[in-house]
Amino acid sequence: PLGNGRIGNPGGLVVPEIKFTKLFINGRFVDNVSGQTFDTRDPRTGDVLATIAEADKDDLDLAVKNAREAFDHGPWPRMSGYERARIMTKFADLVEAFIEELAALDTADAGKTLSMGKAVDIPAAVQIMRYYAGAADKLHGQPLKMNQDTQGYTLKDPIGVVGHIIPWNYPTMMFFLKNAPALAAGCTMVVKPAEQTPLSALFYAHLARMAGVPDGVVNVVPGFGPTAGAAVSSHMDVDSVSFTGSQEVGRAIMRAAAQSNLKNVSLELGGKSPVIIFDDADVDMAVSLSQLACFTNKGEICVATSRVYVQEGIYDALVKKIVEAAREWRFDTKANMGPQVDKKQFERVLKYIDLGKREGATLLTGGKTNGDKGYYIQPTIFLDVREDMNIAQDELFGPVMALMKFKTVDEAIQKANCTKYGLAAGIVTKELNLANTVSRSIRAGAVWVNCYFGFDPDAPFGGYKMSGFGKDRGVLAIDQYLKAKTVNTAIPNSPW
Ligand code: TXE
Repeated sequence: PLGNGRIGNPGGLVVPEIKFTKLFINGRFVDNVSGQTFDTRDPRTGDVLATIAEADKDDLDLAVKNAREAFDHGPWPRMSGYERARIMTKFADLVEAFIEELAALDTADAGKTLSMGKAVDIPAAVQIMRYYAGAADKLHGQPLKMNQDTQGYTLKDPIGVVGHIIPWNYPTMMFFLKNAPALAAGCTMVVKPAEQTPLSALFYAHLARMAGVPDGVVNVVPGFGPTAGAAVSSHMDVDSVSFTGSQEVGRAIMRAAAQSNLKNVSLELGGKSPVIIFDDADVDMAVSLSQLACFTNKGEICVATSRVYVQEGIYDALVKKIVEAAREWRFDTKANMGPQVDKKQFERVLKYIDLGKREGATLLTGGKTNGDKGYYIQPTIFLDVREDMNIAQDELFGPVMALMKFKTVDEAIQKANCTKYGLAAGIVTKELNLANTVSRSIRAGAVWVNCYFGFDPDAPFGGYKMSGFGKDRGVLAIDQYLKAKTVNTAIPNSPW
């Protein structure tokens, strides 16, 4: 029953019709074993949006059993890459066809702006799916001439049943960043969406079925981390787990993998990304870049530039303009910046704003909330931040910027590298040599020069240091879902 989604707009709020609230296992929406449910709330109001069947260990066992069956005996890993690509392309086409409804779901569930969903999140997900569809029939091994009597080759086998544990900040993009390369590789999968944002993932399960993805290949089981999530990472029959989220949970997932079947693990654990603005920067460009890089998606973005380092020569001019620009953001129901995803994150960010003040930083603008309804926080800027303060070290995951001054290039590099994270960094300068030198010195998985969010399906993305390991995006990401098998063949009595 698709295409008739009512997308209401009472009081300026887009409210989608919720069609899918059960678990999706083996190609069907099914009841959960326990009958327990949980509520997902609309962060714009705090009201309940939908009541969802809660997956627990028994449901995960069932989902994994079906994914295993689909892997061991089903068509997906056995069909040609071309055929998988055809189905994946159809899946992408369906996502594109239902963009209005899908954007509305993420808006109401994750507090995204509708325009961002339609212009960025969903088109990017479609592009990612098409990119990996294009790779599905190009998974090459390598011919090996070992010696006179032996010849061999490597085969790229799908790794098996994979578990995806995904966060709430980009429910759509994360779903596709994890699922698309795994589908291309020929894996089967169990997806545990974040408890805050299960709605679009369930809709994508439905679209997967419509596109012709065989039963058991994509299973979607919403539930909580310590129960459903832990059941994925500790499962003896899951071959690989891919996770994006907090460092603390990343550690728990590695422990669970080590203590169960030593499954393959890849982790993306956030960041504390700096942007370094040098004296010769174009000031207007530096202002809009640092604004967007910090406040986009209300700061709930793993590469958010919560630390902005400005060279002393343009510091005063830049600070003035950044503050003016920050005050122009709307943070209410008609906002160009949505609410934090839930009460917990809202309170966490406010606690850090308070901590920043107590640590001695100067609150230049922001720090306010929008009345008592919804989880909106005003774009917030601190000055006089020192590297030893918590607000300069911890991932805040909210619209909070720390502005800091530096004198020399060495000082900028040393400060940019001084956190435990290493996910991304920005550099703003017109000097090519400077840009290249600093890029080489930054310990981060992505460096963007005179731009930010330099994402592309073909550009591998993943962290250094405690931001994790493994890649989302690029051909490298498919490798996480493949195993190389070496096949050697004897050639007795070969004269060559
Ligand atoms: O994350 P969790 P939370 C960071 C960000 C944020 C902080 C806390 O700083 O403020 O983490 O957010 C599942 N075994 N990021 O508490 O708990 C959980 O159900 C297996 C950065 O929401 O890590 C959800 O699906 N899974 C980030 C997912 O992990 C478990 C994105 C993420 O939730 C689990 C999100 C367990 N024991 C938060 N416990 C990024 N890197 O982009 C929880 N989960």
